[in-house]
Amino acid sequence: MSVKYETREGVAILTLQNPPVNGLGLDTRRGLLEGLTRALDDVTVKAIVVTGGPRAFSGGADIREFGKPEAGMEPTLPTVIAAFERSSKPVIAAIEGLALGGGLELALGMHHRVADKRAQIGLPEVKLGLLPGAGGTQRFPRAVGLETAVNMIVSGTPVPAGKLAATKLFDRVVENDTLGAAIAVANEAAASGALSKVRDWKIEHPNAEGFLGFARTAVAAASANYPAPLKCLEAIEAAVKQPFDKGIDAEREAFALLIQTPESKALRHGFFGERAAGKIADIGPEVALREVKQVGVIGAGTMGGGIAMNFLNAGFPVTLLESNQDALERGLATIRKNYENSAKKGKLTSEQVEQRMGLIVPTLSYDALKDADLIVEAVFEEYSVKQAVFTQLDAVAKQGAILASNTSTLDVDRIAAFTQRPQDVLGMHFFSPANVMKLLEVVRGKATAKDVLATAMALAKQIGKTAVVSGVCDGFIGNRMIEQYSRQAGFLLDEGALPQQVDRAMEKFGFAMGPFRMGDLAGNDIGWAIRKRRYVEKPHMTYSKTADRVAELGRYGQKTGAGWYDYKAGDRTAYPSPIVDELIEKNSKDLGIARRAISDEEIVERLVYALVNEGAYLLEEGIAAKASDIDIVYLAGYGFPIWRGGPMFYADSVGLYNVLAAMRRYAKGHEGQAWEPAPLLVKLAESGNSFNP
Ligand code: 3H9
Repeated sequence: MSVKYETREGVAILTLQNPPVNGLGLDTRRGLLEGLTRALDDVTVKAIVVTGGPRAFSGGADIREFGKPEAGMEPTLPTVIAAFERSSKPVIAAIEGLALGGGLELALGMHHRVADKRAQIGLPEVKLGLLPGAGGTQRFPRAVGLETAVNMIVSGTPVPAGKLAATKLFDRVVENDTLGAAIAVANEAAASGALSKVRDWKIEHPNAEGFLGFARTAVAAASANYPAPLKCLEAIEAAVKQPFDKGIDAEREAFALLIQTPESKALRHGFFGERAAGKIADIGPEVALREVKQVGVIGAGTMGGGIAMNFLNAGFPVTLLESNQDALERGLATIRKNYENSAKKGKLTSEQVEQRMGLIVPTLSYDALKDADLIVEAVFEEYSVKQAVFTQLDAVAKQGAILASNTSTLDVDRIAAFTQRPQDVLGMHFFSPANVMKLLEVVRGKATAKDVLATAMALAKQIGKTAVVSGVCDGFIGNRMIEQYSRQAGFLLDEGALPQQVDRAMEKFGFAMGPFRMGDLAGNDIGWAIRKRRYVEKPHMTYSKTADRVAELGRYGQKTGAGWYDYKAGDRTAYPSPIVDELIEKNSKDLGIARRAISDEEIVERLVYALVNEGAYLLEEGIAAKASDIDIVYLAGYGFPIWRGGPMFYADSVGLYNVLAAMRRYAKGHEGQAWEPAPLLVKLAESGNSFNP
C-alpha cells in the first residue's frame, strides 16, 4: 500500500509510503484519494493529516511515469489536489524532509501546512525543462508572495522551510514533532469549522506589473536556450492577472507543451542518467562498502591539492604527501589561498577555512599514510614514477586500503600490477580544477574488487562528484572521445575554417567553449605531448599539423599569453590572431588543399558525430556500460549543452540513420579521419534503434 491509513482520536492520518521519495505515481495518487474518501466517509473523523516520512513528504510527480500512459491516467495529480481542496473536513500537510514539485503542490491544495524548519521546500520543475503543472504557479505566489515565488519557481532552487516561516505558506514551522503539531492544527481547524483555501488568497504586490516586466527581461536574457523559465513567468503572470481557474488552464497548457520539448526530454535524460551512472550491473546491495575515514593524497600540485580539497570539504582528514618541503609548502599555501578566496566571496567563514586547513596532515614520509583508508596519487604521468609510488604504497598501506591513481592517460591495470594487491587498485580520474569540476571517472581495472569500486562510487557522491565508471583504455571515456573531436576541428582548419569560426559554431550549438578556446585554456602543450606519443605508438592516426605548428611557436594558450588566439595582459578575451590565421592558410597551401567555405552545420556535425562514433566504439568494447554514462561524462565534464542531453542522446534525437548517413557523406574524401562507422552504430541505425533505449 503506497498510502497508510490510521486514525488517532478523530484525526485520520494518511502516510505516503512510496520510497525512495514518495513520488506521486498512479498507485500513490489512487491511495491518496482512497484515504481521503475513507476519512470523509468515517463520521468519527473530524480532520485529516497527510504526511510522509523523515526523508520526504514528497519529491513530486513520479518523473519515471512521464511519457507513459500512467502519467495521464486518473486520478491525475490535479484531480487529487482538487479533491483535497474540496474536502469538507480540514486537511493538514505535515512536512518533513522534502516537499518538492508536485509534493509541494499537493500540500498547497490542503487547508493548512505544518513543516519541520529543515524541510526542503521548492518547485524544481524548471530544472527538468518544465513548470509546476499542478497549480504551483497559481497557489505558490498566493502563499509566499510574488517575488519569492518568481525567484523560487524560475530558479527551481529549494529553501529550508524555516526561511519561509514568515509567509502565509505555513501555519507552523517547528523544530520537532511535526506530526504532533499538525494534529494540533487539525483539532483547531476542526473546532473552528473554517476551510482555508490558498486559491482564494490574494497576491499582494505594490507594483506587480513593473516587477513582472523586470523579471521578464532578466529571465529572457538568462535562458535563451530554455523555453521553461519564461513559461513559468507567463503562468505566474496569469496568476496575478486572471481568475484562479483561468490561471490553472494557462499553467496546464504550458505544462503539456513543455513536456514535449526536446529540452525537457534532454534534461530528464540527464537527471536519470546521472542516477543510473551510480548503478553498476554486477554490483548489488549485497556488496558491503569498505569504511573510509582517513584519506591520503600523494602530490600537492594543482591536481593533488584540488583532490585533497574535495575530501577536506566533506570533512575527511587528509594526509598530504610531497617529495620535498618546498613543494609541500607551496601546495598548502595554494589550498589556503583557494579557501581564503572562497571566504572573501562569502562562501566560507574564516572558522571554516581554519577547520578545513586543520584537517590536513602534511608529510614527506610514506609512513604517514599507513592508516589511510583511501590513497589517491596525483604524481607525474609516467610509468616509472607511478611504479615508484605504488611500490612504496604497497609496502606501507594497511590491508584493505584503496589505492587510487588519478592518471588520465596511463593503463590502470599496469599500475595495479606494480602492487601485490591489484584488487585494491582503481583509477579516480578527477578533472582540473579538481575542487570545482563535477565529473569523476572511476576506472575499473581488470582486477579491481567489487567492493573497492562500490566504495569509490559512494565516496564520489559524498564529496559531491558526478561519478561514471569507465573501463581501462587510453583516455578513458571522456578524453578518448575528445581526441576524435579535436582531430575533426584540426581537419576543418586545413580545409578552410578558422579557429574563431569553429568555436563560434560550437558555442552556438551550445558548448560552453569551442575546441580552440578550450585548448587555449587547458594548454596546447598537453595535446602536443599526447600527439607526439601517438606519432610513435599509432603512426596510422593522422592529425592536422596546425596544432603542432602553434605549439612549436610556444603558443600554449592563456598561460603564455598566446595560443590559437592572442590575449592581452589581465584579459581572458580571445582575440583572433593574424599569425595563426596565416599559419593555417599556409598549411592548407602546403597540403595542396584549396580552402573552401565551410558551413556551421558541417562544423557541428563533424565534431559531434566524431564524439558519437567513438562513443559507439566505447560501448561496443564495454569501456562504457551504457550510453547514458557517456552522456553524463560529456554533460558533467566537457561542457556539452545540457539541454541537448549529451552526445549519444543527441544522436538518438537526430536519428541514428541520419547520423550514419552524414558520417558516410563525410567519409568521402576524408579517408582515415575517424569516419569508419562503429559496427554498433551501423547495427542500431539499420534496425531503427537508438543508443538510449
Ligand atoms: C513534478 O512534480 C510535476 C508537477 O509539477 C506536475 C505534475 C502534473 N520521481 O537524487 P537521488 C528517485 S516534476 C521519481 O539519488 P537525493 C531517483 O530517481 C517533479 N523518482 O537522492 C532515485 O532513484 P534510484 C518535481 C524520483 O537524496 C532516488 O529517488 N520534482 C523522484 O540526492 C533517490 O534520488 C523534482 O524535480 C521523482 N520525483 O535527492 C525532484 N525524485 O534510487 C527531483 C527522486 O532508483 N528529484 N527520485 O536511482 C531530486 O531533486 C532529488 O532526487 C531529491 C533526492 C532531492 C528528491
